[in-house]
Amino acid sequence: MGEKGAAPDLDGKDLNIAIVVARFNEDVTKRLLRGAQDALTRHGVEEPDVYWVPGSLELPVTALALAEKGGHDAIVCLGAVIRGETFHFEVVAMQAAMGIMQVQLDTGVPITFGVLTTDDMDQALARSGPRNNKGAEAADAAVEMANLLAEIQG
Ligand code: INI
Repeated sequence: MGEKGAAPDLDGKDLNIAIVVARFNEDVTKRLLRGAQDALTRHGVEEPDVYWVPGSLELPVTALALAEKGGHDAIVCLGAVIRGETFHFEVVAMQAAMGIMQVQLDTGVPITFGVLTTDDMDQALARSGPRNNKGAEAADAAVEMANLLAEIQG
């Protein structure tokens, strides 16, 4: 049987990846998108499809539509929920996370969570920069999981 996944397989040259990105807090999510696109390019993924949605609460249903349609090996969801700027931080952050988890378990398509949840804008900017970028991390995880699931499913 052997050991799988100890070193992540980040070869994306045969993968089709979609990115769904929320427009809410666009100054931050554009940076997450850039991070994700750069990471996917590094892994050899060609031209990921990008879908913009109004906010993080619209990420799950969009990921569901894409997963049900087929054609993508993994989906990256990007958003930014900033506590200082909303009274329903917990609701948006929790429902986005739960919705995305539900879609990946219902469909079996890996959907990675690149939604920042921070106390303030400074933290959000710090986690969406060129070196530390949650979008890039979510893109890495999408490639790794697409390869791992393909390996398991044969
Ligand atoms: N959407 C976000 O992505 N981040 C937020 O911080 C946020 N706040 O603060 O409310 C947010 N709200 C919008 C929400 O995701 C939906 O787009 C909206 O409720 C319409 O369904």
